[in-house]
Amino acid sequence: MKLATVLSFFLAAGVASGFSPASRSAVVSQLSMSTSTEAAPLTKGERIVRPQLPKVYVYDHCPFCVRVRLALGLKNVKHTLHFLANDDVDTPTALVGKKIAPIFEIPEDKLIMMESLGIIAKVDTDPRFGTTNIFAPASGRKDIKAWQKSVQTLLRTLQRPRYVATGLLPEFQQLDSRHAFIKNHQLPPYEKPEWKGDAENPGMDMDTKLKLYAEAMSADPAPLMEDLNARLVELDDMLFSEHYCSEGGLSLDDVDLWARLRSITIIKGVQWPTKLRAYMDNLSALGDVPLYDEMAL
Ligand SMILES: N[C@@H](CCC(=O)N[C@@H](CS)C(=O)NCC(=O)O)C(=O)O
Repeated sequence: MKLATVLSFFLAAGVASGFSPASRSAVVSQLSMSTSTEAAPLTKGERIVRPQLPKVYVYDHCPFCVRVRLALGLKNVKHTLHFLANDDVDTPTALVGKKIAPIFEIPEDKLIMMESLGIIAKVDTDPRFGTTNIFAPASGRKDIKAWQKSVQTLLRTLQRPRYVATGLLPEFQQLDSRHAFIKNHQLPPYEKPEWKGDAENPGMDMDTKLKLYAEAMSADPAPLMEDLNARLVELDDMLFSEHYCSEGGLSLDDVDLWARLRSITIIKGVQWPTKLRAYMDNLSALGDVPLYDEMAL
């Protein structure tokens, strides 16, 4: 892990601003900027500490949950993180009536919400949570969407077995929770109905699912990695800068893209192109959401 990233984990937001990757590279980009139209990287606002902290219920691996964690981090809002076990049905059901994450709670309003983008819209328009509208709307870029779709199968194959195999993710601390995930999350080439079953078929038995996950973990990842590394080079070309992906500055494009890319860091040996790696590190530090590199398999 880079020293700047390590430092940012230990320094308070205000203190860190002199050392953070964002401010350091702002200087670099001022020196090297060829046009004056590039939006400045986000400068983090004051720490927001409400008398009753908002709560976020998450699974660590869930990109929708990471969207919310990143948005709160970038807005510098102190919050309590509750990591749900993957087989915990009761806690989310008591809060919102079903098993889902993320769930957001504002205790001072007695408000409980689900839906990541709705939560972020609430937080980014409510002045109690700092400067409003720090995220530009999603651009609707088709190239990034198409890229995400094109790597879906590849990433599922590599990421899903690793989430459970690390043994370190908070939602997978116990066997029941790992089995709950494996039961419900198909591995390619299987589709959801084949895996989980539907009205016409009972789905695959658990022993077969466990065997397929184990086989996926023991398979040589080299051919898939070669593909992934090439796809990341393509994505690197689509990235506007190491601070935000779309022209104009930080936006919901970043909240979505970064949250999804974070999962890739659980795969050991990925070759990250320079700009993309800096983007991952910059938003991790600024948003206070750690990457998985240290536990990658
Ligand atoms: N549209 C929702 C999607 C949330 C979602 O699908 N979360 C997944 C976890 S990644 C979930 O809780 N699925 C139910 C389950 O795991 O049982 C959002 O953006 O918040």
